[in-house]
Parts: sequence; structure tokens; C-alpha cells
Amino acid sequence: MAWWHCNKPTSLTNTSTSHTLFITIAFAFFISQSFGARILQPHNSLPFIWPLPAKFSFGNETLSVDPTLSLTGNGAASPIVRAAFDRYKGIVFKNSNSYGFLRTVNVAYDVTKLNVVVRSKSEELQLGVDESYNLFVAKVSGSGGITIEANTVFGVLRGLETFSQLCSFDYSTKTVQIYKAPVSIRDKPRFPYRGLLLDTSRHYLPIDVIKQIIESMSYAKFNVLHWHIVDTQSFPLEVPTYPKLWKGSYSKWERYTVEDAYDIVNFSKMRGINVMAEVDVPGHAESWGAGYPDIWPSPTCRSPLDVTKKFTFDVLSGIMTDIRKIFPFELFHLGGDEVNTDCWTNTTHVNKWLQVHNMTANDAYQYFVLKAQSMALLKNWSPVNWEETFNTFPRKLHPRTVVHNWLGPGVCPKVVARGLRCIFSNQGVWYLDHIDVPWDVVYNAEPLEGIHEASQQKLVLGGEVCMWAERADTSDVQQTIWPRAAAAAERLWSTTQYTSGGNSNSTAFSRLQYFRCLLNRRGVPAAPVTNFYARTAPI
Ligand code: CP6
Repeated sequence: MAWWHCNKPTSLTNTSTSHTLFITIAFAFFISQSFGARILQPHNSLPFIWPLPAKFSFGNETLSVDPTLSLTGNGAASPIVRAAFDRYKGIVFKNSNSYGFLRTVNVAYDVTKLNVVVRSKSEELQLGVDESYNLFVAKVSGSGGITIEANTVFGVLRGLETFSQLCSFDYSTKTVQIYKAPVSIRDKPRFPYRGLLLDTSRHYLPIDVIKQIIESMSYAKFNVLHWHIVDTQSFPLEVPTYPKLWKGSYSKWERYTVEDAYDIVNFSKMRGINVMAEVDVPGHAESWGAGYPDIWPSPTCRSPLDVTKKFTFDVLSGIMTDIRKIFPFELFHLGGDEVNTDCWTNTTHVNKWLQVHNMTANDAYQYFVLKAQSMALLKNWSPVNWEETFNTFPRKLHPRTVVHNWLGPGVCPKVVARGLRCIFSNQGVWYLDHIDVPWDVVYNAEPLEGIHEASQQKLVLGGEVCMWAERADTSDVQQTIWPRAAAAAERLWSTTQYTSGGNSNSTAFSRLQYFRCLLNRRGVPAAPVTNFYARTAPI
């Protein structure tokens, strides 16, 4: 027997259908008796919106929504809003539109208009862009409608997602309904940076798959795709200035053209998602040498890149110049992690260079990272570096650096104490490729742990879940990302009033199961919330 089914949970079903409610409660009781897990226990105080909005209130009315719902207000002038409105109509009215069976004439729908009011005309997407929105649903006689108010179109996108989660298809009347109207929601994100790392070097991911993942990210209100494009294993990206670099791809079909990269950035922007590119140096870069072997210290010493040669930095600079045009996001990730300098000291010409410059191998590592930073800064990027750079030379990093935590807890407190910004990705809790980490461990990870001063808390930009791809490819990447990425998404979006302490786990468990079903309904192959590897059932 399936021990979770995708029925509408009791707290959002129309409570007037009391027989359904009774059966659901009876079923929940049966489950709790037989399995000891009260997974269907209703908790009516929290709506089934993932991630939870900051503030909400609900009434007790059920409203039907017109499948020819029209977009009004000044938002209709924005191509970003119009495209999103069409996407969400496709999602919300999926069932009712299938074969045109539903006649829309002679049916009086309660809600016929979606009014979008956007205050700012700017459609520039950057870190810290205003994503707040208000969402009101009410039955106003004659012109019943929904209103989304936001300062930017990106706030509207978040509001449309929430709107879509309020709607459900009622199979008896074959209409889309919103329960518990009137609805009033005032929402904004807790953190400005809510990221997912995709690794396209260990396994190539086709553009269509990357787009599916970006689309699903928008369902959980993520706003940064950290594209770990190249690494030791392969170099799939086209770089016009150094065209032999993508000789390091696995095959000539497993490549991204410049046009593909633009396409990904534009597709993301339409969903309010920034793309942060990563070019990880000086380690994790062996594949560069497939096209340009001179960039290796020697044929047997291939990592880290040759720190002694001007050519190495010419290639790095060429890559940056080419991709700066593609990625408008102000953050650029320069890696800097897991650098083993043994082969620098063991290679004759590098060792000699170290002596001439009176440097240790560790000094040369610092020299490389800082040189890469200044190149990125000249292109008006803020550099992001993995935490080893901070752990090794904390006082030398440029003040605009964002330090990316991964090794363990307690790093962001040290980073922000030095006045630098931080992104939380502790590998013990937010590395999605660690498939034995259960959803509630992901959920309970707290980016602000150990940081008490408000001024320091502000320096934590947010966090990122990482989908390293050594052991995952197109066949399983989405079910490895979801649903656990959603647990982090709520941590990053919603106030701790709901996500921390007390019985947050028990309410989150069934809400997350519901969100996972929503992903499945939308065609996203999200795995069960609990599974063979991570089978915790809270409570
Ligand atoms: N690749 C790169 C990786 C990892 C890192 N950087 C990594 C290290 C350890 C684990 C998972 C991933 N595969 N470039 C570390 C940031 Cl357990």
C-alpha cells in the first residue's frame, strides 16, 4: 500500500464535504495505528503553500476560477509577466483545458480576472532584487478577482507561483477552485540568495534538462542557479577566444554553445533566477589542457594549473571576457577549493619559479586566487570563492569577496565576523548528492547558526544546495534534487517563526509530501520524501 497519496490535504479541502473529511480522518487514524506515523494528521493553521509565505489569512469560502482567466493591470504590459501568466494558466488549468470539454459559456465563475500591479518599471535582475508581493483573492460581485501587487516583476513571479498553489482542480465539478477565500498574503524572502548548484562537468546535462530544473526551481522560489560548468573531468563550454577549450568535452555532442548559454540565462531570467557561472581555479581544471596542454605544469603534473606562465592567466582572462557578456549577474564563482600543490613543488620549472619569487607553494596558491579575483573585479564582478581560500588567507581576500562555505559548520560566523559576505552550503546537510541525508536534516540546517549580531546576519546572503554530479546524470538528477532541495528552499524563504523549534518538523513533513506531489503533477520526477536511504519519519 502506498503510504502517502497525493490527495488534497485536509486543511485545504472544502470542509463542507464532511464525508470526505471523515474518511480522510478515519484513514489517517488507520495509518497512525498501523504504522505509528501520523502522516495525515491535519494542522489547519498552516496552508499548503511551499515555501510558506511570511503572512497570510484565510476565510471559509470556496471560489471557482475561470479557465479563461484574464490578465489585467499594468503588469500585463511586461513580457516577463505575460509569459509567466501563460505558464501558470497552463499549470492551473491543465485538466480543464485538456480537450476543450469544459464549456466556459453559461458558467458563472467567481474569479475571472488576475490584476497585476507592478510599481517599478526596471526589469533588471540582480542580487537583492525586491521579490516581495501581496496576493489577494476575493469574490467581488460581478468582477471577482485576484490581485498581485509587487515592487518588481520578479515579485509578481513569486506571487503567481503562490497563486498557482492556491488553486486545485475539483474532479466532481470539473472546475478549478480556491478554498478558504478570501485570501490575503503578504510575502517576502528571508534571504536574498537561494541557490542550487548544478555540475555539468562530471556528467553532461542536456539544455532541455537544465531548463526543466530551472523551471522546477521557480516552483520552490529558488533564485540562483550556480552553474558549475567546467571542472577536471570535462570542459563542455564554447569559449570563442580559446576555441580549443571545448576539446575537453566528453564528445562533440556533449557541449554548450555560446547561444546555449545565453538561452539558459534568458530562460532563467524569465523565471526570476540569476545564473552564477563558476570557473574553478587553480585546481579542478585539468580538462583545460585537452586543448591547451601548455596550461599544465607538465604532462604528468596536470593540476593545479601552471601558476608560472602568463599563458595560464591569458586563457583565464579570455574565458572571463567571453562569458562576462553572457552572465550579467554580479557574482562570479572562482572556485579555489581542494588545491593540492604537491605537483607544483615536484615540477622542476615551477619549483625554480617559487624559489626565484621567494614563495612557498601555499603563497603561490594565494597568488593565483588573488590574481583571478582582481581579473574578475576588473570586469565588475564580485568574486565568490570556496571557503579554503578564506581558511588559508582570510585577511588577503578582496573585501567584495563572497565566501562559499562547504566543509563544515561554523565557517560563516568567522567569515561575517571579518566583514565578508557568506553563502551557506555545509556538506553535511546541503549536499544533495549525499543521498543518505534525510529531508528533515536538510530542513533544520540553519544558515544563521552561531551568528547573533544583526549587522553580521545581514552578511549571510543565504544558502545553496549542491547537486554534484560524479554519481548522477540526466537519468536521476531531478529525483536526487527533489524533494530535499525544497526543504532548503523553505528554510531560505520563510520566517523562522514557522520553520524552527516546536513542532515545525511535524507540520513540514506532510506539507513537504504535498509539495512533492505537486512537483509530480507538474511532471517533475521528485522522489518520495522518505526512501530506502533516508527513511526517517518524524514525530
Ligand atoms: N567538485 C568541486 C567537487 C567538490 C567540491 N568542488 C566536492 C567535494 C567533496 C564532496 C562533494 C563535492 N566534487 N569542484 C568541493 C566544493 Cl563530499
